[in-house]
Amino acid sequence: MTATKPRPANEHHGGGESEYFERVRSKSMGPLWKAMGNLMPLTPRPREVPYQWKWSEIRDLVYESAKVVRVEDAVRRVLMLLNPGIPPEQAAVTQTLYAGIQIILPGEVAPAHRHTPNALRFVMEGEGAFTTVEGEKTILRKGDVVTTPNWTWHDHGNDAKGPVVWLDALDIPLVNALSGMFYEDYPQKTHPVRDATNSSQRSYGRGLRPTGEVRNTAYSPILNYTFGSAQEALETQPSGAWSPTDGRVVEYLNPLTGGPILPTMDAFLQRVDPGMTLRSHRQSSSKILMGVEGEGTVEVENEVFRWKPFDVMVVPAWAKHRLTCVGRSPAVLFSYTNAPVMRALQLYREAVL
Ligand code: 1HN
Repeated sequence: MTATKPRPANEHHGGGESEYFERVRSKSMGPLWKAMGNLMPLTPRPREVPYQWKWSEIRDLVYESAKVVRVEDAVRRVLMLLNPGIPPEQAAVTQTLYAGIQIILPGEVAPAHRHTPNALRFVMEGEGAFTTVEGEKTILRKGDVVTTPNWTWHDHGNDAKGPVVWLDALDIPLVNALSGMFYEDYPQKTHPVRDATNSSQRSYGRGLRPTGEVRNTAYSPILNYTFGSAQEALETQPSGAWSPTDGRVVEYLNPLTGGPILPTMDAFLQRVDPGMTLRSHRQSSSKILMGVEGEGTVEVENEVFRWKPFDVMVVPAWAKHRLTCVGRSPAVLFSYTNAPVMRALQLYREAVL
């Protein structure tokens, strides 16, 4: 008797391995054993790459956009910051986050609409534009952080003498990945102002709250976090509160929960003082940093980005990064991340190196 010869693993019904994979693929199936390593790397492999946009380059192109398109046609006149590691049609600065630079000229109105992505903006240049969100108006000044949360009506205008420019931060790629995108135009150019200017800052922003008003929104009730209040909180912070990886930091908080300003994004103002040496770390959240005052560096993996005010830097998920201050003045940065989503899904991790 001759023993039965085992059939070679790559011979299925005589067709060979690649012929088998072709038949599998033609039926919309795939072999997991070929995909495992890519599906489950040991640590995150985000598509976004470390990157920097220089304000000196952004600024000219953003001002030029005001000659290229009218705001009525543009709806929002914005140059998006597109991460070179991600296809441009995804409008992504990281896999989950969006960043853009918006300009509004005197006399212009950016028409009212609402959408499911959450937004916050950081005012970079100019003074005296206004934003109305769900009937509350606020005047925008340099350094203010203003929210336009999920499904809130919002329009912008500019009664001032010069252009006003700001950074828009949204969770558009995340919302698209979840197929949660809804959008609606308001029937008029603007929606009606209902509340006193900056009323939410006065009602909720001073350690008090109106007890008769029941809020069950996942986002902060405060519309405008002024630069002055954030700066003051940074400056008066006791040295014992400094973070070994981030220096002095304040978070823009939802005062009703003590949690992040928006359910999908948190935001911070931070300060690295001259001579302060910070440690490198990795976070599973992805982060966008914008220089505000002073000068410094953001070291990301093997790259060193030297920044000046309003340069924008990307720290990809799980990338090793470290901040330094350059020069004699403190280095102040604004940042936002997707950490609230990562925490909610038990995906947030940090390693201090
Ligand atoms: C939007 O509504 C604004 O309200 C900014 O200023 C950027 C990007 C995509 C979709 C809507 C704004 C936006 C946006």
